[in-house]
Amino acid sequence: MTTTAWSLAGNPNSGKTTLFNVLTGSNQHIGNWPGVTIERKSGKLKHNSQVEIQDLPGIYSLSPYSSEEIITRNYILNGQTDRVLDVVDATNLERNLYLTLQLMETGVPLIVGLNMMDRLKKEGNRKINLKKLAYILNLPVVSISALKNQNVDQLVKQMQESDLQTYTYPEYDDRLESAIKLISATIQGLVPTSQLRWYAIKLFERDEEISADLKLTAVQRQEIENTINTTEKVFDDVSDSIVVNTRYDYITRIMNMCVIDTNDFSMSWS
Ligand code: GDP
Ligand code: K
Ligand code: MG
Repeated sequence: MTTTAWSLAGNPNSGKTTLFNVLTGSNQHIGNWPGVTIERKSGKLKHNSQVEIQDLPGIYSLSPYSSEEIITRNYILNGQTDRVLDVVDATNLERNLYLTLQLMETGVPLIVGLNMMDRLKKEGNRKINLKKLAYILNLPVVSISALKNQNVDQLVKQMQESDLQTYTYPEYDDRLESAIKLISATIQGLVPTSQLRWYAIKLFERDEEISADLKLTAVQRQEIENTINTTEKVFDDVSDSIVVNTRYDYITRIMNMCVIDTNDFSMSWS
């Protein structure tokens, strides 16, 4: 049997390390990430040493501004992990989904572990429709409490069952989608197919590091710049802000469809 490399990614304090400890028990190795004093924990799944697990640094975004973001981004894009378990804090769903969308954009196979369900229930003011959330994201979503070790066995089952099938990406605004399509056509063959969308979006955001990495020709750069310019005129906005706003629009739609604020009901009754 071959080993499968999983990583835990998510916002700071979403419960990654707590979950990591539950998943691995004492099968842990603790060190540092190369060149930085950020703790690195890796281990093997309890009762199944074929599954390796890496606890990644907590981040809000995959933009390369902090060491944590760079480590996580490179780790995923360099193919050092087969799959990612996105640890999402259910009590901060809206904020956490921003990273989820970016993880999806990288094309890495993904499962969502919706954590802190005990706290969500205790707070009692919000309900998340898990089926709808999984349907809209087109991803497996398993609700858990890492702290109380609730439903983690179900998550482990899902991790071992899930195959490496690719999923559909979140579809953004048509006008942005056309730009992504055009840029993808320009860079086709230069990057792994599963990462084409990620690179196209980064180039649309004018990510300098990425365009240097890809060693684009002057003609390719010009083609891409033309696409960006046209799209910026259409949106009357700058490209990186177009992407951020589009992701937030998408999250707003998800929240509207999947989350009920029960406070709204009690307020309207009182
Ligand atoms: P990380 O930054 O993502 O590694 O998060 P940690 O695992 O360090 O957890 C952050 C805090 O959340 C700690 O105080 C944990 O005890 C707590 N925590 C983690 N998972 C849960 C959970 O499922 N429910 C509750 N109520 N607290 C949790
Ligand atoms: K922490
Ligand atoms: Mg941690």
